Amino acid sequence: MAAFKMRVVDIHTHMYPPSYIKILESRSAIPLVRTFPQAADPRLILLEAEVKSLEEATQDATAKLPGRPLTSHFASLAQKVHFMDTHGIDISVISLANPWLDFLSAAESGKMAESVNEEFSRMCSEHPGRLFFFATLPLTAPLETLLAAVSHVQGLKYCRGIILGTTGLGKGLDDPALLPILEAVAAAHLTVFLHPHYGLPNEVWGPRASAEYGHVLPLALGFPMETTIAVTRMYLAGVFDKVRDLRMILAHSGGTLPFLAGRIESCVLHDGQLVREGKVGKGRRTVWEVLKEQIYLDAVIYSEVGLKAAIDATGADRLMFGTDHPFFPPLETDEQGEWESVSLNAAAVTKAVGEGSGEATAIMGGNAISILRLDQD
Ligand code: 5CU
Repeated sequence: MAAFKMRVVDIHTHMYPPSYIKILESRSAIPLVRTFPQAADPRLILLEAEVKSLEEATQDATAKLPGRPLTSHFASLAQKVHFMDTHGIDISVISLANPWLDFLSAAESGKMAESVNEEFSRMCSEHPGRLFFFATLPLTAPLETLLAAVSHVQGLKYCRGIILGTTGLGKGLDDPALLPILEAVAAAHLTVFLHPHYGLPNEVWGPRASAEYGHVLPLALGFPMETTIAVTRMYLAGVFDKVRDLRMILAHSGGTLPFLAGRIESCVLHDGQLVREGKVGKGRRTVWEVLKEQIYLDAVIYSEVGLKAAIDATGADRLMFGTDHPFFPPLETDEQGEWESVSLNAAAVTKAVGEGSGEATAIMGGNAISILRLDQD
């Protein structure tokens, strides 16, 4: 009998297809791609926290470069497959990276979503069985266009869900106007991959951040808090009860939700307004219940401490390995070799649940295969 082999699945792995990069190259406000005479690679500038350094580098050729180098890892399918092979990844569920189509006008976003989703579909078809994808929705488009986009991606063979930011239609994910979309997504058996982009307002980071602290504060703290706030707002608005079939994978192991769920629960229980309005009575599902029934978490948290909290919150059967490629490349070793950001996440799984354990096999790939139906064409 053949020896059992653990299959590794990366559910958190992004790309910007060439057509999307072209749009970024044509833009003068973030998100954008810009070439600077002092650097070989163009720079990809995405975050609000990078606006100040963009202005400085535009005015002063000696200033530090904004954003991150736009290497072939962001747009090349061959590079994605090379990365998978280098890290022993059998299957990747690829998704457009932030900020998706959030910055396009209502008139532009529907067509662009269709073409980006077709492009992802075509890339997956070049590597059958190895690549699946989370589609992108044209959130700035009218409801009709949005619902048509859900139907479109439901019919794409390798699509297994949609990647969603936290702004929804512009007012967040607790906006009642978003409910028909979430209902349509759930009815289509598409899993939502919730991913942050906007972080927290720049002022929170203080006056030294832009010059002295690189991207650490917005990425390490802003992103996870953004996810935590978005999901807590959904919980408080009753979205999970209203769309009972909604299934969401939360990026970065749920931000800080596994750690803060108890505090959220306690604040709900002790809130005079919620109690008076009858929102805390019998039949209320707790945050813990929602986490175990409708939420999955990726395992992109880089340490066993965070991973253990994530496992405790949702169960090891709801966690899925991810890399966040092409973000967080090695800075001092060859980008074509192994990435420390990947080995940190893999080591966290081993340390949290034991090398070769059933739970490790599940988190590294088994869960994703069954939850996202990756055994089916
Ligand atoms: O490094 C970054 O800015 C990012 C980003 O923008 N999106 C992401 O998924 N990871 C890191």
